[in-house]
Amino acid sequence: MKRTLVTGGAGFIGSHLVEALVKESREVLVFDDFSTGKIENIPDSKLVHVVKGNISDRFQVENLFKKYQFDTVFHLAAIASVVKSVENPEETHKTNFDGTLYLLQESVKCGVIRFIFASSAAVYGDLPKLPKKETDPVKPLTPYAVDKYASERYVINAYELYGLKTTALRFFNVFGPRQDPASPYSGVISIFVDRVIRNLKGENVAITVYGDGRQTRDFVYVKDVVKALLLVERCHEAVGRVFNVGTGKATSLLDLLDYLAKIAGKLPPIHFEPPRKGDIKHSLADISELKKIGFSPSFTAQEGLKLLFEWE
Ligand code: UD2
Repeated sequence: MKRTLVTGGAGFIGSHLVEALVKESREVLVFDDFSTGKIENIPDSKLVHVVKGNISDRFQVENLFKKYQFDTVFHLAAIASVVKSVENPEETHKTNFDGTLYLLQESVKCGVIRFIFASSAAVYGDLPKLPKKETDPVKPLTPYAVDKYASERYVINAYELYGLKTTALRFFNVFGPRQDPASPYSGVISIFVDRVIRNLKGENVAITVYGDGRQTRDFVYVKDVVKALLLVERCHEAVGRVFNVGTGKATSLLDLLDYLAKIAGKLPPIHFEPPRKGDIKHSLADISELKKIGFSPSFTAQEGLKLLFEWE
């Protein structure tokens, strides 16, 4: 029996993908080191099998592929913290790059049918041209971004070189339920929603806006990211290619705060601080390539925000 492998399946995006795969009655294997993923993120289903392990350990990856057979590999496991990659590039490189390489090697060896890799808009760096097209120059500025870009190239080249049917997706600013708001470098929406809810519960909290709040991002709801993952898996035209995943719409932090005020009825105090070092002013995806193969986002930032708020 063949299963679908989701590395990082206990994490934020991975767990939503696992949920969708279970809805399609697919047998799923979650491989996760639980460094940030949580067992309670994974749906409780007979279809899901969980193996604790580390993609940066070649023998663990080999053993996994010896023990189980996979049709599709969704490779979502990573150390997602850009800050950590700057502080400890060796450790993050092992996971964010070596891990990808081991999974590719095993996938080629074991005849995996589809391999989908989660890359990041971080590969574009701070080049000013907007919206970003997949053919635009890249400028990966951090070890995290360099590892995502290098992994992406290995993933795409694996199709040309070994015939493994691969696709890489560059996720823009993903948000939704189960994104951890704990670190100051967590996604801004998870932080803002956490503060709004705690404020409604009477806690003494504030929102910090770095800069003037007019910076914009392409905020994409996690369910749309799952939609893109499943779409490219089924699409022959997506093989050997890279796609942006976003909504194609820019939303500023001030817009977010407006939406939140409408949804929640009340905001905590807002403090404005100087912009963060290295912060980019605007980021926006051109999603025309993904649209050509049938994608359209189901949720605007505002709609996603409403769903997230109701979930919390
Ligand atoms: C995203 C990625 C980051 C890196 C970067 C590359 C996330 C969570 N971060 O950073 O890992 O790939 O893209 O371009 O996906 N902000 C506030 N208040 C807060 C928190 C954030 O004002 O409490 C601001 C922040 O300074 C930035 C904006 O909100 O201007 C978005 O921040 P973010 O960390 O959610 O995402 P981003 O695009 O800076």
